[in-house]
Amino acid sequence: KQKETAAAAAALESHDPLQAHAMKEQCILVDEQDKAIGAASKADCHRVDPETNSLKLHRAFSVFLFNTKGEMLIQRRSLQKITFPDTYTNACCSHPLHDIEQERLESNAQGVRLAAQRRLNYELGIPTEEIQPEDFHYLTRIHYAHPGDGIWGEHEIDYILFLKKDVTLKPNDNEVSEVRYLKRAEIDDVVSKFNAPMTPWFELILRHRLKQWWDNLHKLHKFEDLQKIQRF
Ligand code: DMA
Ligand code: MN
Repeated sequence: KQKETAAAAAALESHDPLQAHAMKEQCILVDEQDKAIGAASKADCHRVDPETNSLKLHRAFSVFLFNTKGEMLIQRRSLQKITFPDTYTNACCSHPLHDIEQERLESNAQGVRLAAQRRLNYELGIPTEEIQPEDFHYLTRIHYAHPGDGIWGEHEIDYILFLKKDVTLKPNDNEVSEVRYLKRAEIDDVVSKFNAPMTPWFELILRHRLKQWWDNLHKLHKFEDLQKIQRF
């Protein structure tokens, strides 16, 4: 136990200062019904407990971004990321923060929408005025856990947000090492040729839902499920 806890502490110290600093952000703790029950630091939410091998459940979001040609943006996470470095994933993922009062708003997923706007700007450099909170199509929530590298992992209720818009990109290289748009027809081929792993949540969503949603970008409302939390 001591060994793993020490490993997590050492990992933080040896990490990129910006990424280590971000571990102080306060995430929103939730129960399995997504009821907010408190706050904990990003470090405390993502550190695998060596005794139980589990992680604290918290609220998150995943943005899937499509241009008006129907191509989907993917990113490669930077080497500096503490959780899941150097992996391919959807356009943007992060957490609504407990210390930003508006990001705790739950009606119509308002807090999550604001957090997504903030992170699309920070990670991908999309100007804030290009995306309004109401532009996101909120589809459903997914509960999943993954132990990551055994030291840092994930355990989230993940709000799935689709965004269809042509945007200006200026990726932040502390967050993202590569971005590209994929065509629907080439997804399987491209994924099979990735020279880095995919994040577990992207892999899960790709396997269970993404293609169906992607094939129905013009009638996403038919696929909305805002009541039930999906558990794969
Ligand atoms: C966390 O994403 C959220 C999900 C859905 C995995 P992240 O690790 O990219 O968060 P951040 O960008 O805030 O480090
Ligand atoms: Mn998380």
